[in-house]
Amino acid sequence: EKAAVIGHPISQSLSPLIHNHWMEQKGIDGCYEAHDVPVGGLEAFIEKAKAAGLSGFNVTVPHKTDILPFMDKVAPLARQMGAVNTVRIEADGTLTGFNTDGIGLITHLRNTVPGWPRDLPALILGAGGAARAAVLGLLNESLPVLMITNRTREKAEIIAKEVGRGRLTVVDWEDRHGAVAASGLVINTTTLGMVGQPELELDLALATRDTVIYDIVYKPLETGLLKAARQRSLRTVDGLGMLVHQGAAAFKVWFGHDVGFDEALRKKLETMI
Ligand code: SKM
Repeated sequence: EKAAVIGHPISQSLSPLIHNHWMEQKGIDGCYEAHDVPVGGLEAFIEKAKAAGLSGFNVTVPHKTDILPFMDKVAPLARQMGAVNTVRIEADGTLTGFNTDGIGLITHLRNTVPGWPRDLPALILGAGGAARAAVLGLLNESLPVLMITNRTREKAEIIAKEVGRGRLTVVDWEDRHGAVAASGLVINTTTLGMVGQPELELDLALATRDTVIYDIVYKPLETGLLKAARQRSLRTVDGLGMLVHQGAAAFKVWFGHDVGFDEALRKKLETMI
């Protein structure tokens, strides 16, 4: 059995470690490799993948949208996202595109904070692909109201219009601190706080005691935002689990096995971050 991840760059990807861990665990004889595929290289890669008998592959930056026209079928969630992160290759060469990022985000949230306050709105920071995944994931969880805020307001408005189902309110970036006060869940989907990037500035002083602070950044594992939340005794969720659980959903698509985020995997990953 074979699978892969494609992106550009790709050397930073933790997916090979994650999937090879599960293959070993499930006694699957095979391997999962990272391939650096530059822009314009998708068609050639797909031909190679079919010829090599891959069960499928993950897709990361910058190909998640560009891969869409190559799909024979696209699952509804990936269609709504406008992005594919998991491709299944059937025996006859048919390609189906899925998106497991939203499922990954929600699964990790559920596992980490089972009792998160669902009656309060969730506040999403950012308006890229991960913000879309968060919005769709949370709407599928029947959350009553969502708010989104982004440095460029127009990008947030596009998300509200395209996938918000009338339940997503756009908040000005300058008003984000006040929005925290009304939220039961705050998710950072921007790259702010990541190694080499500026910190995300978010005042948590008005957060309610039960508010959950979720940062999808996993490098570092404890971002400035999560540290500030921990100091205020708020519950926190780091970004590593989202990566693992989107991978688990992909693994299920290709190989039919249920896998999870076990301690051994966390230890292996932590040494790589
Ligand atoms: O959606 C995932 C993708 O499946 C794999 C990945 C990675 O290997 O870094 C990151 C995310 O884009």
